[in-house]
This record gives sequence, structure tokens and C-alpha cells, in this order.
Amino acid sequence: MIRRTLLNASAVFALGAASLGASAQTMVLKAADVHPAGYPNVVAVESMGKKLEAATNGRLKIQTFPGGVLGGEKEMIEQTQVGAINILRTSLGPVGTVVPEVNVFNLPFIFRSQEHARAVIDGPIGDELLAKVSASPAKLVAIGWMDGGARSLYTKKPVRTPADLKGQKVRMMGNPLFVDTMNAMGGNGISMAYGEVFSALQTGVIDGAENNPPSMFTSNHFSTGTKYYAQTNHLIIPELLVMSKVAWDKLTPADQALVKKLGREAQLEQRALWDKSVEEHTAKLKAAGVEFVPVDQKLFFDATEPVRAKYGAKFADLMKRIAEVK
Ligand code: GTR
Repeated sequence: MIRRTLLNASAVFALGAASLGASAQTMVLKAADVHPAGYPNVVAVESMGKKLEAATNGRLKIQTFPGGVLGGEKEMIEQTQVGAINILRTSLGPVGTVVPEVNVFNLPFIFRSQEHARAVIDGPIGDELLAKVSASPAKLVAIGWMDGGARSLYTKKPVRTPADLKGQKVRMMGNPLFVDTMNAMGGNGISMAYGEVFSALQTGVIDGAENNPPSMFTSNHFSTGTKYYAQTNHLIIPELLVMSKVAWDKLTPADQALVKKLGREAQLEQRALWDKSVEEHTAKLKAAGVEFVPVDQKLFFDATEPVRAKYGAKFADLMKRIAEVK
């Protein structure tokens, strides 16, 4: 009799566990970023961790690994795919090599301005792209966007026109699309991990790079003699907050919903911090002697038309919808 009760009880438990999927377990989620502590993206994920810990009574926690200690973005994406990293904040740039559908946001001058990019990622197109990342075979679950500002060129010699880039080796993020972009802009694009750029600038392996003011400052790239910042704004690339599918599948549906909600809140917190960070780091760069050179962006827009034609052909409808967003 007793035996039968026990058997029944375990059958009921097995049924319950199967229908609930993952059980609510205790986990410390490893979160990685190439940026150092204090950078808006890192701060936003830290605060997401505090909220997650509070909401689950300490059952779920986030441990942050900033400053690229777990590798460059390419390696970190791979580690997230296999579950060695649980949460990753990355530029969409290198994600385009594993989820080609996101490359539409990686096209030069796809967005007219940061405001335009925000309107797009906050609307249905932004949601569609997040869903595409999660539905792809890349084993990444997209939990939110972050702002990446506008990327402009920094070089040792001033650049005002595409002709000024002739013969200059400029570091680009790891995605062939970006090397093509730099080549079309008049320079020689060199793909390299973010963490290697400082010494490459110092030793003259490259003549310049491109990024937003907070990255140019916090990476110390400005201190290598690259004192001309040509305001091309050629790439406005949203950043992505993703979770490893391996970790995601261990969460209960309720925990998944909580992570998604907090991911969205992290996006909004980062945005507020981002605007302040751009202002602060632009001022710091200027104080350090960096000259902000205004350029005719139309010249660079026209020069990069072949890149939009080559990589954008399959996104024609989407590009039209992006352009129509006010
Ligand atoms: C930054 C971006 C990073 C990284 C870096 C780079 O603006 O936030 O995720 O992509 O640029 O140039 O590699």
C-alpha cells in the first residue's frame, strides 16, 4: 500500500516536472562585455543583476565580466553560443556573421541619425530583428537592444573627404561588410578585435579606427596620436543584449519572462546613461586635444552606395520600411 502511494507520488512528480519544463533552480549567470566597469552598458547589466537577485530572493544572480576579460566579441559570441557565457552585451556588428539577417542594421548610413535608429529599434522592426536572432540556429536569445551611438573615423592625419583616406589602414569590426565599407570610403579596412586596436595604433600597424566618443576615450585610443575625429557618422549600429540558449532553456517560463522584462529595463537605463556618456566623453576628448572635424557626410554616403547595393539587395523591403520610419 505504502509502496503504491510512493509510486503514485513519483509519477505525479514526474508528470508535473515534464509539464513545467525546467525547474526553478539557483543560477549565477555570467555576463560579459568588452567595455570597462562604469561604461553605460556594463552599469545597466549590473543593475539588471541586482533587480534579478531581488526579484528571485537570490536564486538568480548576474556576475559581470567587463573589460573584455573573457575575450573579444567574436570569441565571446562563440562562448555564449556554447553556454560558457550566459549573458552578452555585444555590438550587432560581429553578430551579423552568425545571424546574417541582422546585417541590415550593419549597413553604412542605414539610419539617418541616432534618433532614427531609436525609433526603428523601439518599433516593430526592432522587435522583428530580436525575434530573428532568437529564432536563428545561432543559439542566442535576444533580450533587448542598447544604444551604440554613431561611429566616426579617428586618424592621425585629418580626413575631410574619401580621397583623404587613400592609403590609410583603418581598423574595422570583424564582419566583411565593414571592411568593404572602409574600402568604399577610400581607405584600407583591416578587421581586428577591439582589444588589439590600442597597440596596433601605437605601433603604426594601423593608421586609424572608427568608433563613438565613449569607446574612443575609454579604450585610450585617443592617446596614440589619433587626434582627428572626422564626423562621418557612417555606422549607427544598435547593440544587442543576448542570453545563451543553453542557459535560457534552464530557466522556467516565469524566469524567462522576468529576464526579458529586466532586459527591456536595462535597455532604457543604458539609453539614459548613454546620452550623458557621449556628452561627457566628447568633452573629455576635446580637452585631451582631439579635434572634431566636420565633414560633408554626403560624400561618404555616396561612396558607400556599392556596399548598400551588395549587402542590402536581400533586405530591399526592410530598408524601405526603415527609411519610412519617422
Ligand atoms: C563599441 C561597441 C563594442 C565593440 C566596439 C568595437 O562601440 O560598443 O561592442 O563592438 O565598439 O569597435 O569593437
